[in-house]
Amino acid sequence: MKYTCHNALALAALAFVFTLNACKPKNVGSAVSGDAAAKTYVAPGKYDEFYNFVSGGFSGQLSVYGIPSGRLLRVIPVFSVDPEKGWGYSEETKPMLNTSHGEVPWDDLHHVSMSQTNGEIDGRWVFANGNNTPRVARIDLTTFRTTEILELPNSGGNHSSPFITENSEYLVAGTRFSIPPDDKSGDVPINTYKQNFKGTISFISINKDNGNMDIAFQLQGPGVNLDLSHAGKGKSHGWFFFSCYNTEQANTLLEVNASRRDKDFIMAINWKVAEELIKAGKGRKQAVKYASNRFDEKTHTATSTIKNEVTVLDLKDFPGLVYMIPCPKSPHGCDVDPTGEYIVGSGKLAALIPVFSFDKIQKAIADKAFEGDYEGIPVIKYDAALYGEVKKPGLGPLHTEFDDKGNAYTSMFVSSEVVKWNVKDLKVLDRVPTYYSVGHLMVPGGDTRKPTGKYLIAYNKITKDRYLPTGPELSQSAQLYDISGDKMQLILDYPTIGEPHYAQAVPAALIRDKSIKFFKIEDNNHPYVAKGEAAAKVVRDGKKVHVYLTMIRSHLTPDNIEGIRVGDEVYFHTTNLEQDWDVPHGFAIKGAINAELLVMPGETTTLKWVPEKVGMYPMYCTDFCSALHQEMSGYVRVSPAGSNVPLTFSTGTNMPKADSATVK
Ligand code: RUQ
Ligand code: CUA
Repeated sequence: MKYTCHNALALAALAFVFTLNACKPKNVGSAVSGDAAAKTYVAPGKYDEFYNFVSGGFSGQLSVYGIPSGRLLRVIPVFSVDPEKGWGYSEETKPMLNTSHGEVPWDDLHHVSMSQTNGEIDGRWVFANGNNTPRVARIDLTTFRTTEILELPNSGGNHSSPFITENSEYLVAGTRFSIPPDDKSGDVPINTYKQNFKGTISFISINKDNGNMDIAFQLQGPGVNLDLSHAGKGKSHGWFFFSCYNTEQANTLLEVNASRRDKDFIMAINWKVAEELIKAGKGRKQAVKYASNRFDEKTHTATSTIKNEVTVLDLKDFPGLVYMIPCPKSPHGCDVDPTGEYIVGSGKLAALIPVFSFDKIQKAIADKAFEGDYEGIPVIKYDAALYGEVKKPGLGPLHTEFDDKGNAYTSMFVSSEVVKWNVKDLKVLDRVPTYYSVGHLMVPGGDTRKPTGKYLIAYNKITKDRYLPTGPELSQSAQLYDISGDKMQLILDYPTIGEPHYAQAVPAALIRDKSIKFFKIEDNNHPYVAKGEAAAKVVRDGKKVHVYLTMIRSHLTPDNIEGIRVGDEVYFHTTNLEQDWDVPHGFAIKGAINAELLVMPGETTTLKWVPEKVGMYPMYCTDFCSALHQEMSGYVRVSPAGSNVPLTFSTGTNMPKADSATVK
């Protein structure tokens, strides 16, 4: 998210736009106190207390940090290619990035949701959204790899996503940009937004055993921008709450035209009712096209399947399914407290934070305390749903997290601060500056039924003077606060990869011991595996050449290959024969318009190479794996197309010819 200062029109039109431009907080400088270093120090060889999964924004990646040290543990490519890991370059991983538009190697990753059991994070999977070409991904926490990507039809900017229910029944994804549904022509005038554009929310089921995702059904409603969401929990389990802006239904200059109404809405959806309607066959089948991509750990290969249908419920047709709650003004974050009773709407342009009561919402529905309808959806009276307002919290409230003591923490983008307030009496208890322009906040477990109360991290959009200058671009940053006492205390700054939006963290113990250390070679069902050096070979099939290549410290088998011709399609199916932890081998060959491969122990991964010139091509292992790593290499001889150099391959037998010492 970026706010700019130079829209003169907006400035002239709307005085409050001034406030959108972040101001520098007071007390800039070191707000860090003496014992901060001790609080974040994790001695060499010791482990961090939490894993923190941080969205990478427009990097399309997810990064994993240790908390409290702020050490970067891993970068996981999700909606991105990653030459370090060969992700998106190997033949096995390319299908992961397939969509109904073809291969899309990038996306904009904003939010993460970890799988939950009984309202607590269970450490099995992390889900993440792709904003641009609407997709959701699942990352398996035994391998720290993306193992599934599901495209979402009828969606135009998957921002309100992904959000999970408390037993991982559904992962939910709402469209930011409303668009004409995929089975209608999108070739309509843009200014027919009101008539032709729809806002769609996808309910994605998650298989309890293997995590596989499928679109269970979609809800189609009025054209608005769905921004963020959270599932109900505890007493409000069965409900979903979505913040909506642009309820003005503007299709141009939203900065002004989507900021006219005093209140937009939080959309409250009873998904148990939706489930029943679907069961009763009330859904309408709609023809669409979307990709479902899954990675199989047995074959170490992804497949992409194009699917053709979704079941849709039109929100306005089913009384009892959905209600609108007025919420000031252009709400962004929509957060539910650990008890499930309080729903916090953070209006970006509001000078207060409304807190709604689930019980009051239920009563308002029973009493029909409506003030009218919005596109056929009943609108509950503001006061009938409101528990109370947090007064004068700061400027530009965006997101709220909770601790284990009944407190809430709200990020203030404009006034660059975190504000702590009590959920019961709505009194502001403390505020601390952020450097600068904070977006999301994260308390480990802070949006679940069981938050912890030790740390809070602010993910900032602007870094300015916090680090050494690195040219025009500075990295975004995270800031770690100790929230165990009454007052929040800043204890660490560290840069992030890409622009962080939401993040989640869990106690390391939940994940650490489940980590897969290597893949068993006997379980490898890759069609081109070579389970030992004796199985290594090179097979020609017309223009295609399959190299079954094995890698073990410290040689490639085969390491001499001749008889390859210009224009051949060469597939190096590289199997790492190691059966030990932390011994990947890499593979690269000169001139391949591709990346390297990084092959885990017991895994088979394929690099495609089309040699275009006659010559001698060295290949080698890219990962320093042993004292003789530099020796882990070989040669491929490429002859002209049509050459009759026979196809040969070997390791250790193709000895120098006696008369080959031609150096004079
Ligand atoms: S958003 S910085 Cu894309 Cu979650 Cu609020
Ligand atoms: Cu294998 Cu270096």
